[in-house]
Amino acid sequence: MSSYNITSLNDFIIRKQKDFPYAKGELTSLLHHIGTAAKMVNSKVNKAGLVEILGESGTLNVQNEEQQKLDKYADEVFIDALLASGECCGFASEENQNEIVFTETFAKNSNYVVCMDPLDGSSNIDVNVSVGSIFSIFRRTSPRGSEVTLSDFLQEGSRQVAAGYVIYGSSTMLVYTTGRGVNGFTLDPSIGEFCLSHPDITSPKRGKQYSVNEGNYLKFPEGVKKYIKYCQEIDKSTERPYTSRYVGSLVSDIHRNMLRGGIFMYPSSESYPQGKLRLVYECNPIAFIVEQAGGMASNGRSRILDIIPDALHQRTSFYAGSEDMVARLEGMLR
Ligand code: AHM
Ligand code: MG
Repeated sequence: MSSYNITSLNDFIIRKQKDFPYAKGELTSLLHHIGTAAKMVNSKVNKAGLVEILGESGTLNVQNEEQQKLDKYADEVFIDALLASGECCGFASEENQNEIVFTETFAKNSNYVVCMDPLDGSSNIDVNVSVGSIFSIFRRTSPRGSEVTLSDFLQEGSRQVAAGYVIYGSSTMLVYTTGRGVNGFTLDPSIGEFCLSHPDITSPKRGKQYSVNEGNYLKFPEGVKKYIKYCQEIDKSTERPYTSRYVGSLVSDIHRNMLRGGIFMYPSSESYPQGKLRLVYECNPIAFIVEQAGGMASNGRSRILDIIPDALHQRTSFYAGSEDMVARLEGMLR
């Protein structure tokens, strides 16, 4: 008897397609290509200390931040994979000022746009801290057959068709949702497949961990300071003080809090009056996943997924994680 009992990412997305009787396999193909590109990025990230891929590329991205060589590599791999899928008509990412319009006829006839942070947390990569890729998929609003326009990318997060992240960590995982729960797949390097390892991820309603860059404490809004103090108070009945855990790599901080229960905070501050994280390709996809796992994601006043973006690189304050914790913080911010 063999021990063949795996469900690969590809098996899983094909099986899920059958839940939608009229699905034509377009999204299935798109997700499959994202998975393949993630394996290519993973292979480079794994070798980061060995090959000439570490360090700054000598160019700045649209936010005037130093691009790492790996940022650019990941961006190019995902662009090529999405184009090759034949199901993507345009792409937007942290690395490009404007949306990229795929002009090939087959691409113009396709239905989906993808927004990505191809390699989030890359400023950590030289010191071997986990980094991630984040993706968000929308159905286009412009007619098929035409070139996509900026408005195709500026849809509110609640209209996402699918979203996910890849975490290049002690093992590599791909976690995604199509709006029917969240599933996680771990890359088995010996067979080169993402295998279902975390079916139906649900976040505990409350947790015991809070994640924030506390070095900025004095610059935070009063409500956030109050909530941090609440996390630090001693109260056995509510299992406080909570533990402080901050990697400084969004995907890692969110992944841990989602599995164990906790809250992630990146507030506005004097240095980042609008918040640091980007709505379209960082907060929206993470918010969709967090909500699908039973958690909450907010800018402190309203639901992240209800915000209509007005620019590709728009920033927002971001609070996400276990429902009770985010709700309490929102109360303190009011
Ligand atoms: P990046 O997109 O330039 O990599 O920045 C985003 C990262 C997130 O992964 C992380 O949550 C945050 O920046 C950390 O910021 P800070 O170092 O200010 O705490
Ligand atoms: Mg980023």
